[in-house]
Amino acid sequence: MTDLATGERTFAETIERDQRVEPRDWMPDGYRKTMIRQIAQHAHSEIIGMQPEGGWITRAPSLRRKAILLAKVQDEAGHGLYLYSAAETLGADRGDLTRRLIEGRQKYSSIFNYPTLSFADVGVIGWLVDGAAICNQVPLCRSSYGPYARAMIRICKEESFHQRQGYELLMTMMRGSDEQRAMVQDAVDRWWWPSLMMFGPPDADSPNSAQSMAWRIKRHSNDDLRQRFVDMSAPQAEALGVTLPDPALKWNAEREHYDFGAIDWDEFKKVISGGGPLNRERIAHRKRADDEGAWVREAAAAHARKQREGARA
Ligand code: FAQ
Repeated sequence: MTDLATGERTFAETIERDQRVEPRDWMPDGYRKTMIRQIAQHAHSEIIGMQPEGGWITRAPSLRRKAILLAKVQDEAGHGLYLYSAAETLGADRGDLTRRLIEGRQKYSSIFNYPTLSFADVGVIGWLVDGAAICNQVPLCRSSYGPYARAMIRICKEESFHQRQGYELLMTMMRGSDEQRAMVQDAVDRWWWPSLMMFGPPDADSPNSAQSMAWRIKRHSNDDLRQRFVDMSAPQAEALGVTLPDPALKWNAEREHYDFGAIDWDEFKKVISGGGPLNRERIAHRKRADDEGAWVREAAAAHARKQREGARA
């Protein structure tokens, strides 16, 4: 048993030396709680995040697009599973986390509460939503909690493929008909601002950032990552031939960053408190899948019990 003072000292040194905290190490209760909160929210986002694109699998315009989309949505399921496993190393119970999500006691990313109205949305999700996810998650590969940081390395590799497939789909559509180009522009108009909201509230209104940065869970502030994403996306939009729906978006040579317009934080607050366009549908769908999968979990548990009994006999 590690006594409290030794545990606290070792934990502080581990963070200070930029080493990883591992599941059996002593850690402050607040650190454990924060990690479970962030990892669970991230896992829920991956699982709920299968829905907006999943609805297009049966309607993909070609066998190639269908195979790509199927692989992407399956990757998202895999990401959810690595992340729930990482949360379990902290003592969380997967079933309990799912219940908290369904009961609205744990959040998932605001972005997945918007509808996907055309196949161009699949491309824009890949380009902007996965692009924002990469921007946010690459620094998390150096997060102080070992199992989370290691899960993020694999997840980020797969997200890079997701982003490229989205951009390639959009490039193809932009080389197509006027109607296809209009579909892409319409999707960009609808997804741009919600993508900027993925980085969380502005730094001045982010209650968790200071402590998470001190514990080296987060490496950069919400606003810094958002700026990085805007700087990355503006030239990509130009190369693609689409206009980002922000008249204030402009290169600032002095700051060496793009300036951009004000984000509608009221909309963000509404979406994260359950009032977004599709919050109810997303959770209802998740609950249905959980209910319908109950017999599989029960059968798997009964089988495992039998195996254990057989091994003991
Ligand atoms: N949506 O104090 P902060 C993906 C909450 S990518 C909903 O700044 P923090 C891949 C926050 O939880 C999307 N809630 O919080 C994919 C907190 O609430 P609480 C998932 C949000 O934790 C692509 C409160 O607001 N990625 O799934 C959002 O320091 C395509 C105050 O905020 C991750 O989760 C939001 N956008 O920073 C899948 C990345 N923003 O719990 C399918 C890991 C904030 O106190 C298709 N997470 N909140 O009640 C993080 O990096 C951080 O948790 C932040 C928030 C940056 C999201």
